[in-house]
Amino acid sequence: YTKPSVPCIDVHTHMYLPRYMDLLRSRSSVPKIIVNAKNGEDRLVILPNEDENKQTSVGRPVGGQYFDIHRKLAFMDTHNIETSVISLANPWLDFLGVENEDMCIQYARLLNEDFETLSTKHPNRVYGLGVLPTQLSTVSRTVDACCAEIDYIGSHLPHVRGIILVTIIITMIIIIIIIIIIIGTHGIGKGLDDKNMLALYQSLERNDLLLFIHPHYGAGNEFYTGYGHALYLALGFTFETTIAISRLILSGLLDSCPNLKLLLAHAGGTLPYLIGRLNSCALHDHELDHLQLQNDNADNLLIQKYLKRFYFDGITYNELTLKCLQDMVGDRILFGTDHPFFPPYYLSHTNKEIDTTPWPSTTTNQLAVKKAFEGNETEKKILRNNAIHCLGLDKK
Ligand code: 5CU
Repeated sequence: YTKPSVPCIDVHTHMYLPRYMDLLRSRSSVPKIIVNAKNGEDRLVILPNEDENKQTSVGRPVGGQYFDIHRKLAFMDTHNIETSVISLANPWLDFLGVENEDMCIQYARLLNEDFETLSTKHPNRVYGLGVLPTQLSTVSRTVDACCAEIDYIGSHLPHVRGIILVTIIITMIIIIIIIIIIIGTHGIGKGLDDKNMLALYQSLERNDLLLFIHPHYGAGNEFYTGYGHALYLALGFTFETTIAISRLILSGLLDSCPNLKLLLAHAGGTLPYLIGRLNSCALHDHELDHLQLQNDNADNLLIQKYLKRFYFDGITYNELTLKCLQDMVGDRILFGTDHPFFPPYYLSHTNKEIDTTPWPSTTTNQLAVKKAFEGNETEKKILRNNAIHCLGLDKK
């Protein structure tokens, strides 16, 4: 393994913060952490109906890589990752809002503050992604609570302004710590194309916060049994993103928030590959006349108007796929690892040691960038510069 020549910025990397681990450990229903009676190993059971199927009900190992910041930093050092923009891993707070909305609102605030604390302790190495109190009992409560949390994240400065100089310096770090919000494809419960989402989008626009769309629920799950977790994650996750974003595009909602910045997980799922067909099917459907696709440029309108508005992580594990994406969207690809999904197969997942072994799940993506773009500017842009530009890291 040869480290990339430029220090990378990783925009797709997760943690289950210790507070969230405690929450999962305290639960008896999905999402939860169970203990393997044979070896005392913790296992993560979080996916919908994961506990109902024999192969998946054992969950997946969840060791220190998932919650220990020192292991994250060691992983970063191993792979020449200078900065990680860390998000809470799925299913965020989607389940909690349904069960206990006050607790959900409280957890969103606490987790966001945990990320700030983490980031101030590791300046320039760690940034946080905010999490929202999604899916409360009513749409209006959810919208209000989410917008309030977005505003809180976006406006730390007034709360701490006027404190002595050294604190002001720290404050400046605090302001830029949460620069993205992560959200599942269900949004506040009814998908990203729910018109009630518009208030959130506009609030994100106002606060100049980027929204990272990440799957959790899967699509087509009924077809995946018998193959462990592989098809749920390889296909279910990516199809879910594809569906959610296709619906968002066809809803026309994006036209009402022209400055909203969206980052799509796993290279947009299968959307870049299918957008031409989506364009054609939409063009020939009278129900979608409001999209006004019928003009001279109709062949590529959805690509020009929408696909090129999104940012994509470069998590394709394949240089040809990456090249194809670059051809379609240009300099809108940002490096991601998806750490700690998935640790090397041969590593004990729960060992407490700091490991310095390169992870194939990460080196494969770094190698894909190298093979596709070695020696040209695009390599540096994907590994680093696109993230600086997109997140405004140079300005803040
Ligand atoms: O590969 C992935 O992105 C993931 C993820 O984020 N969460 C998860 O539960 N499994 C795989």
